Amino acid sequence: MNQSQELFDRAKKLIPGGVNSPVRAFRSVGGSPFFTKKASGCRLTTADDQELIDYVCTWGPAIHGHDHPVIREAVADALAQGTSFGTPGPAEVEMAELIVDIVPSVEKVRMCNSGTEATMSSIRLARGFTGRSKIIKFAGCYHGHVDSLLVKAGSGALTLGNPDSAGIPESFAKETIVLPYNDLEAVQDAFSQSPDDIAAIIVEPYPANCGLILPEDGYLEGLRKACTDNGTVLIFDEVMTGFRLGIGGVQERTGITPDLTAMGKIIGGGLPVGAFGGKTEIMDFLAPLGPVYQAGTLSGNPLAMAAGIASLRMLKDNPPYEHLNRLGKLLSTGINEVANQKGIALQVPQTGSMFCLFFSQNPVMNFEQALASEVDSFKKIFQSCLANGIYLPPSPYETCFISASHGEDEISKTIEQVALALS
Ligand code: KE4
Repeated sequence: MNQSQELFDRAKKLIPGGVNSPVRAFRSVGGSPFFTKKASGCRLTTADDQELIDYVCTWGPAIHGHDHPVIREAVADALAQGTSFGTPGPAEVEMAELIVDIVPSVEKVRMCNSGTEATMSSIRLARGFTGRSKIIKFAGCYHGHVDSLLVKAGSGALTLGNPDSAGIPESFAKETIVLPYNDLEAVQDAFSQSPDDIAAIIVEPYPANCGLILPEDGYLEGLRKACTDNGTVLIFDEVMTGFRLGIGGVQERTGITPDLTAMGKIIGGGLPVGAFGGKTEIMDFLAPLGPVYQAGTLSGNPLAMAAGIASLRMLKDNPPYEHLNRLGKLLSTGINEVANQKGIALQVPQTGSMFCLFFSQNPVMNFEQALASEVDSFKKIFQSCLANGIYLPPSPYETCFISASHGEDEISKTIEQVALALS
């Protein structure tokens, strides 16, 4: 038996499903997950010493590639001063200054420990600020495992086939209005049915948890207008897209300014960090200034701040986006060419360093269309690529990431392996 299998058997005895996050269990692609013992650059080394070109990038944080020396040194230096203080520390001020400088909508920011905490706190803050209770979210969008948002959710929930988690009381779910993405009429209807009672719209501006879906022209502008017209807080969940699609994320690229932004992943440089920020008049509703409580023992942890600051500084000082965009285009064009040559109905939505593979005749513009894409073909391509050293996300409802440490060599190897998998 190989090392990963042995580790998985042991893990399953003690950890539900043998994993600490469901999507890692390979449930929708079959087989058992490999265990990783080392990661460097754009490669993972498994417990059985197989090297894999990594398109998961630990679900987004590793934009510079794994084990980047600048991040490693920053964490080592911080470690020499201690691991956690439980008091304010200088690194938290520097991190706040960086985020406010980089993210257009953020005037004030609060650090937390995960993307889930960031979205959960943003929702609570929007409800506290407006005094309203309803929230609009979009089918297929995933905002972490927040009770009121695990309704028609994407990512692991969708992968496991239960986008509506058990354990969420009806009383919670009824405060959440779920609409189709890319449909402004549905948004207008929701506001006319619940006038003055919608606290917030929360949206992944580019949904990337039911595969990658891009907004139709005018859609995000329409959400912004609807929120402005109704006194509703617009929350961009940029946990995935923030600092990835350009340093200022979707809001910088589109010029659309949300009222609050949820952040995570890249700002932790691989350590556990989330953050949420936005307009001062809203953020100042947070304790200890205002009535909305939010807290965290390890929020602003010095090691995590060191890793995140190093990551953001590198993005500012030496932006990788041209390289990432070029590789993203190269890869999506190459895969499209191969699929067309073989007459296979494959959609490869791609923006910057994000792309996904939908086995579908037509472009996928919403959750329903994502669900209608062909899963068995994805399973086949996933397993074939994995056997040949290419690690794609283990679900058709995730998005692939390219890091700054990927190069043309890895891209051409990947196109080759996808061609083989499609044969
Ligand atoms: P975390 O709580 O996992 O740090 O972040 C939750 C979250 C919030 N918002 C968006 C847009 C996200 O994509 C996520 C988490 N993304 C998934 C991958 N699609 C994390 C992977 C996992 O759950 O193991």
